Formats: sequence, C-alpha cells, structure tokens
Amino acid sequence: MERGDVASDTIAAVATPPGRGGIGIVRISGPNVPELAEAVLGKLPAARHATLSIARDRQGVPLDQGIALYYAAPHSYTGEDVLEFQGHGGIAVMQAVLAAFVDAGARLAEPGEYTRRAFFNDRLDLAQAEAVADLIDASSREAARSALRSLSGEFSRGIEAIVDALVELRALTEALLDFPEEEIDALHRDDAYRRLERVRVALADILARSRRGSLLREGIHVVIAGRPNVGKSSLLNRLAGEERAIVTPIPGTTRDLVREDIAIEGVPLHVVDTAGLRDTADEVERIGVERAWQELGRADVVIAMFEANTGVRPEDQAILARFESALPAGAARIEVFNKIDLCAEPALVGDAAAIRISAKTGAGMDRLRQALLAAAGWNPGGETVFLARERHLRALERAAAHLEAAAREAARWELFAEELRLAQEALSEITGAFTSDDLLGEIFRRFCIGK
Ligand SMILES: Nc1nc2c(ncn2[C@@H]2O[C@H](COP(=O)(O)OP(=O)(O)OP(=O)(O)O)[C@@H](O)[C@H]2O)c(=O)[nH]1
Ligand SMILES: [Mg+2]
Repeated sequence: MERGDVASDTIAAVATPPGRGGIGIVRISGPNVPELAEAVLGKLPAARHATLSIARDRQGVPLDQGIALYYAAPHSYTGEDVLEFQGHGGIAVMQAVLAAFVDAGARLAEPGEYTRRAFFNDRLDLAQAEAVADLIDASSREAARSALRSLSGEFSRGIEAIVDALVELRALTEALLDFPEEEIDALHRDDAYRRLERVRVALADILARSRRGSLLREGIHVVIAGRPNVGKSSLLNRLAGEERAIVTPIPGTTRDLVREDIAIEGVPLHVVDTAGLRDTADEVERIGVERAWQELGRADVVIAMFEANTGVRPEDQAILARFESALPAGAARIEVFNKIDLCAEPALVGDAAAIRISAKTGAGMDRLRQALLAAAGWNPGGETVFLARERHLRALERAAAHLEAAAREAARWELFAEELRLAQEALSEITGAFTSDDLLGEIFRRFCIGK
C-alpha cells in the first residue's frame, strides 16, 4: 500500500484492554462501515451522534446494548469511515460483538493497523504515529507530556522547518552550479554558507533536545558499586523507598544483582545494586563480584561508593583504578561518601565534587538525586524535550554529519549540493516522507491491537 491509496477492506478490533471493565469498545474502520453497521446494529447512526444501539448476531439475537458512534470519512482517526460501539466491558460480550462484525464481513485488525491507515491517509506523519504508541507506553508523566508534544506535531514541525530551509539552500546551490566558478561572487558564497550555518544550528538544537528526551523513553542505567559494607544496598533501598535488598553489617551480604526501577522528577532510572567488589575465596560471592564488573561495563552512570568515616582506603583506590578500563567510554561517575552520620566533620570528607550522604538518615539524598539527573544530561525545568526514538536520533545524527561534510566542501558546489540532498533524505525518514516498507512494518508491529 502507498500513501494516498484507499484500503479496500474494513477492519475490526476490540480497542479496550482484554478483561473486565465498565465499558468495552469495538472499533471498525474502512469503506464497508455503513453496511456493517446496518447488519449488526440495524442502522447506521447519524455521524457524530451518540446513538443507543443494540448489537445482534446474524440470527438477530441481541448480544449487547451500548452507544454507537459513527465518524464519516475523512473526519476520523484513520481518515476512513469509522464506527465505535461502546458496550459492556466483559471478555465474552466484546468477543461476541466483534464476531458479529466479522460475520458481517469485517476482517480482524492487525496491531497498529488503525494508526497505519491514519498514516497512509495523511492524518499523521510517521513521527506522530510513533508518538501514539509512545504516549500509550509512557511510564511517567514527563514522558507522556513529551509524547503528546510529538503527537501534536511539534517535533515534526521542527524537522520540517529544517527540511524547508535545506530545500531553499539546495535551490540556491543548483543555481550556482550553472555558473562558472569565477563568476560566483563572494556575496552568493557567503549567503550559502550563512544559510548552511543556520540550518546546522537548528539541527544541533533539535538533536540535543531529542537526546535528552530519549532518556525519558529508555531510562538511565545506574550502577552502584564499591567495596563490601559501604552501604550500597542501603542506598538502593533509600532510592527505591522500600526494603528491596538485604542489608546486614556482614561484608559480602549482596551476592547477586538487585535491580530497581525508580523515577526522579519523572525521569526513569534503572538502578542496580551489586556485590561488594573484593577478592574472595567464596564461590558464590566470586560469581557475584564478576557480575558486578559486567554490569559496570554497561552503565550510563556509576555511583562509586565509599565510607565517609574511613575515607578512601587502598582497596577503594584499587577499585577506582580498575574503573578506568571497566567502564564504558561515555559513562558518568559520581563519587558518594556514605555514613556521614558517623562523622564529626562531614564537610571535610572527599573533594568538592563528592556527594556526602547517609543512607541511614537520608541526609544528602536530594543532592545525590540532582547529581544523578545532571550526570544523565537531564536539564530540569529547562527547554522542551522530544521523546525521540533511537531511529530519530540516528537520522538526526546522519543529517548533521552530512551538513558538516557540506561545510567542508568549500566551493565544490556539486559535492556541497549532494551532501545537502543526503541530509534532507535522512530528515525525511523521520516524518515518513521517505521510508521503506520494512521500517513501517517494524514500527506498527509494536502497537497494540485496536490502535
Ligand atoms: N551509620 C550508618 N550505617 C550505615 C549507613 N548505610 C549503611 N549502613 C550500615 O552499613 C552496613 C552495610 O550496609 P549495606 O547496605 O548492606 O552495605 P553494602 O555495601 O550493600 O554491603 P555488601 O552487600 O556486603 O557489599 C549495615 O549494617 C548498614 O546498616 C549509614 O548511612 N550510616
Ligand atoms: Mg549489599
């Protein structure tokens, strides 16, 4: 199917989640909605009028009574004729009503097929379609707000503004191509480079906001590490707000990884507590320590933990030395001194960047939370961010690389123009003006049925 093509069949699905609920909705979309409504409900309701209706099977046996809503094409979610039957939210009732529509000629919808049709009918672009799924999947209010912004087209408009500027610049460059090099005066050249620079700045801004937004989608992977008994598990429990990991005064208590998902100011964090790092003859503990190092190799942020009352000891130094090779290149590190409640002069512990806390009393936790957000690149209360997907980030990065390449092509206008074209193509993938079927399949497959 191409964008702009009209679907020939009518799809049906239960749009509400399976299970018991006050209301359950069966939704059908496609060219045969009027006939199907007549077959199952007796008549097609007036468009956009909530109409009390009875759904019946082929023999005329009543299945459910509810409200029918008809949206005439193109003024509907999919852009096609759409009928929604809001009945009683029971599994058997909903399946019976759905079966009645299928009996009458509808086909069961695939995951995301309604939104797919909306995309093909130009009701939304691809980034907006993705935002529909992201809004449904949003795990925090912050993420939901960002998804809604993308759904309303703010992200797409930002991309399109850059594409428009690129199109203009390409036209200007094509005109330059027709002249011999010596006749292109400095004025035109400067104009082209000034325009390119403006596009690059705008793109860098969207990319930065998208990178921050992608944190909201994926969450930040935080690993707590240090020698035994410094209070790693106590910190995890403090962050989680409940007793998740076992805490005892015995060094070597934690043997396995303990994972907990938390949110700070709406930003999701996947926090992992690990076994205390030391050499040990205990087989179980040794495996635990190995797992801790593996986990450290995947961290976005590492909380390196020490005891405030003892300061950085030689064992701690050895661990820090090994961090250099064990942590991923871009990982941020936060040094945390715990147990300040045991210190007479906590302010003297560690250097200026160190965070001093007590997992026992909760002192210093606010600073640690802020440090976690900052280490992750989150800018609280800052500019609006876009809940970008990995695919968007890759496309934006590709476009930025082509613009950078264009900037290097001083006065080789063919190459300059080609880089602009490639940048435009990368950006167009985001909104779907330029996409492959594989990509569409991949995107819509992850949707729920009925959306
Ligand atoms: N006074 C004080 N004691 C603490 C604090 N945090 C942890 N402790 C105590 O320190 C001991 C070790 O705490 P854990 O949280 O189990 O330490 P851990 O780093 O997870 O230890 P392992 O799992 O063995 O590596 C326990 O007795 C805790 O009660 C703190 O802030 N102040
Ligand atoms: Mg522990």
